[in-house]
Amino acid sequence: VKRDTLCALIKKLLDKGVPVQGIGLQYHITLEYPSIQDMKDELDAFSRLGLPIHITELDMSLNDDPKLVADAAPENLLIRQAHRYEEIFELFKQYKSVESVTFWGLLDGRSWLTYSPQKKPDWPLLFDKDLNAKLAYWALVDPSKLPPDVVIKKKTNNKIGYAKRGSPVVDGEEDEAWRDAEGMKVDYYLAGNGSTGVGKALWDDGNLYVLVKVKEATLSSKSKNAYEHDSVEIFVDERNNKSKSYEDDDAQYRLDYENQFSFRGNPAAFESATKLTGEGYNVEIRIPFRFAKPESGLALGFDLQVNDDNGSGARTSYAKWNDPTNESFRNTSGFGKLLLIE
Ligand SMILES: [Ca+2]
Ligand SMILES: [Ca+2]
Ligand SMILES: [Ca+2]
Repeated sequence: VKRDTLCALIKKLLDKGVPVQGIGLQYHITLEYPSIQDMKDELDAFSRLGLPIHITELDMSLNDDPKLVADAAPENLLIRQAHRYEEIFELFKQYKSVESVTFWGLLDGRSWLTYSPQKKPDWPLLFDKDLNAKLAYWALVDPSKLPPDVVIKKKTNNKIGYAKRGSPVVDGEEDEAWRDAEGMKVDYYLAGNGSTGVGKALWDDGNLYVLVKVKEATLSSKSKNAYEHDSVEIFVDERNNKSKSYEDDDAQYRLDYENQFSFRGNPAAFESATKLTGEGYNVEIRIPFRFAKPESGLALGFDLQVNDDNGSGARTSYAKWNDPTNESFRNTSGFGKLLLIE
């Protein structure tokens, strides 16, 4: 969606005679995200504009677990990283339009990923903290030096939640319709140990409904970053196809306690309400189905997240229902499953 919008914008500017001279694409990627196919689609789309493309800010995060404590990268991750860098550069070389590639730093030890958005170990670049060439370096210089590729088994939780039939009023109140809905605890911390929540889901012939009740002591929306507000995130993968990048059926809906909305992906025309409670706040949302036919037995990819600012103006804690990674905002493969039942 973003890609199409940007391509259309650049085309419009060119048509108006605005001297756009090139396109820069930031490549902060991971071992999984985005897929080579998605990168290819993106380069195809931008190449059609006939402008030179610069790949800027390239790095590849190996650590999607903000709680990981480790001095050195696991060897299998370094091997996979090297092969993925090789695959990516093979792709770049297919495009005359790609004129340059810039890495976002030299040494792993100084990468921004080791301190943003929080302190954690990571190994995204071509040289380690002592300036030794990594396998990733040899992937670009002499790939024959690489050991055989490996498959990384991802850490996953495999929770299943249940949504019963029901049509609540979207007003932030836990009305009668929610009474028998099963709770999904949002208490798997990825950082800190602050606010948690309990989610519930219902469905009817047109819509998915979600209610999240958050326990919260210090309400704050001080930060200029929406994700650092006291807020709830609802992730929906309507086809439940666990793609490594978002597709048209995937969306992240973020609502802070004042019902301010922000998102990634392709959100539906939703309706939401929030309400302060004695213990914190509730978020209630109605999300129309667009790609799946709601019926008993349907499984959706689904997850929930609670963000907490302890009053300092920064996010000090966040917890998930299922996904053990901090990648839900762009990769659906770690989502849990929500099963529609009668
Ligand atoms: Ca309600
Ligand atoms: Ca999907
Ligand atoms: Ca808070």
